[in-house]
Amino acid sequence: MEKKTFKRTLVTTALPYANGPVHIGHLAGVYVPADIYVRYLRLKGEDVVFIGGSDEHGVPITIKAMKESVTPQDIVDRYHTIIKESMAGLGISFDIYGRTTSETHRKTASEFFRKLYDKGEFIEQTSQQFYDEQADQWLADRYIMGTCPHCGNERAYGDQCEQCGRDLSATDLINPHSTITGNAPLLRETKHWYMPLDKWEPRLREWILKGHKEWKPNVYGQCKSWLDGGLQPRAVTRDLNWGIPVPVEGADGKVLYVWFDAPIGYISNTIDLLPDTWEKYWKDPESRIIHFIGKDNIVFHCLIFPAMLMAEGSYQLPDNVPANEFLNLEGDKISTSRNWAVWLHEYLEDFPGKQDVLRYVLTANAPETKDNDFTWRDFQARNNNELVAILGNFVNRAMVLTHKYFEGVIPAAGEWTDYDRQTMAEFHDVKATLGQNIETFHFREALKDAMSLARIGNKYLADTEPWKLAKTDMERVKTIMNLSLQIAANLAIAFEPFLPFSTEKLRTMLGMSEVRWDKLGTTDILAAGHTIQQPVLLFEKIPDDVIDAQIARLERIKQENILNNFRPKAVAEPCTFDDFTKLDIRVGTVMECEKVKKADKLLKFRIDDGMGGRTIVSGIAKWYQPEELVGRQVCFIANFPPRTLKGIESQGMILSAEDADGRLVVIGPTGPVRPGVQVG
Ligand code: B3M
Ligand code: ZN
Repeated sequence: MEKKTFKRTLVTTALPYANGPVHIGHLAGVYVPADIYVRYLRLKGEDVVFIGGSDEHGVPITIKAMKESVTPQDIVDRYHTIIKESMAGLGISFDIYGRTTSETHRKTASEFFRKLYDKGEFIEQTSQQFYDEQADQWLADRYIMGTCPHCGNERAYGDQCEQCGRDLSATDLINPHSTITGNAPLLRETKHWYMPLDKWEPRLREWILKGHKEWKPNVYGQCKSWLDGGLQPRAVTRDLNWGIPVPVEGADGKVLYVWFDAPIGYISNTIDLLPDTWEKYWKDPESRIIHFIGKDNIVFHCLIFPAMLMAEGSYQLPDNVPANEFLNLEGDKISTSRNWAVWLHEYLEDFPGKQDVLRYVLTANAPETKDNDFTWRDFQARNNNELVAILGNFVNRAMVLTHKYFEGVIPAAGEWTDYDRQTMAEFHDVKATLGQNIETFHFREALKDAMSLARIGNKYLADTEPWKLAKTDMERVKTIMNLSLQIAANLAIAFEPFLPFSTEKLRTMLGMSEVRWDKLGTTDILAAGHTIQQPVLLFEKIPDDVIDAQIARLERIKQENILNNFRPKAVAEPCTFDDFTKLDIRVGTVMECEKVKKADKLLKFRIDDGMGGRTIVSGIAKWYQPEELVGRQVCFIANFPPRTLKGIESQGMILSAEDADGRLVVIGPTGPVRPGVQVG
């Protein structure tokens, strides 16, 4: 198939819900790759607009507001600001970062709905929905909790059980109750408008399955499986008091479904950015639209929104939807509710000036074809072994040597050797694959290409050894340093989409006035005779203690989550008093306590039991230092038959409680008693 050419490109990124800050998962999946792509197109001089914004409607926002006793508007104002500022802080170079509570958006989404309504594109259906009479409010699925019919979790939501991960509908729950009042909800009849997706199925099939075989396999595959499963009508309105009112008579108390209005946010934000020319980006066949999203948004961007656009009739469909898989954190799924995330605004505070390190690591580990993992050790290693040792090191050496031999003045190159020519030829080949990889959304590979340019630079200096030649052949050194600095200038171009902060520093140091993609691979970027600045380090090593602190923070969160989620075990089968009295539980005083050699779990106790003393071995060494137990009184079972552990005869068992996180706490009387007394 002939490659289509386009006059202009509209790039959008999923609008994050303004009910929390953004984390590294959002960044790796959506914002960093989109930003790389856009920066690359800009370097090529293409006409591109980059649209972002917050998604400020939907039930999770109203729930958060209810929990905090504030209004939904308060919530979205707070998080919109945090998100917008932190994205800018990381250099995500949106042309606009808008919001779906804007007046332009309300008007655009409203008119869009009304146009479809007037064209007869919706079907009206009534269905049974839960209603809370006391609160006088319809209950979205998230407002209902009950017992999961699959796993018995008593705190499952009406749309999903977080324990077994199954999708639910509220009517599946056993003993459903409203999270607002706690009452059992009533089922009531309500009317809604539906998009008949089944009607658009043949066109969607044709458009994606025949027309877009070049889409990423994960995206194409998910679309195919939805289409093969058959599309059903989908409600595009909700009974809710937060959102854009349904612009139709008789729709009081109803709003547009958040997934109906949110993608229209891409359009309204373009209108706010370009009030006079926005239409050509959306409607001219010579424009292309690209949506960067995460995999959970594929159905909305590839099937539902396109069906809406088809029904409206005047818009282009997206040219590509390069959705990514998910990024995990230290082996576990990122979760906002469990605070299992690295939050962008916190990163920017903890690592000032290190925006590019995060951009680099997230791109190197981008979950392009499968879920991937972020670990702090990998973050450190990539910084220290790649950014510092390869890229930073080359640039620094080239600049330091130029200062040493030529007082910072770029020397003119003499005649090139075969080796010089070979080096630049390698450079040239990489340029082609680097561009190709970005254009086809293979950002990890593209970053590797850019890094291999830095490796070529390092190898060139190592092989030509200008520090040795300086004694004998200064003419040759001039050529080597000229070429090395040209390579550094090339790196300032090649890395600009990935590492915009560092390349800006580099450009300033080298005195580059402009940066253009077509200059990549050339050797006349820097003019001889021009003086470069003193080098400053582009990257610095990140020491262990900084990384240890981040890991310790995650450990703390893990512990808190375990403790917060603790539910007592079900009470055991009934037993009688006689059963109980079979156990002879006594109080004893710890006289001696020491670690058992070659057994890191065990402590050996000498207990005063009032009957001449006994030895007990207990597996609590992880939780206590032996000396802190000496003198304490503990409860122990006195009538277990002795058993031998690591060669020591243990005459009983010390009682302890196991906390939710597995920590053992020894049990004893709360006041002093005589050793040997019975517990009962
Ligand atoms: N807010 C969902 C999400 O953050 C949603 C994206 C809207 S894109 C139009 O996963
Ligand atoms: Zn369940």
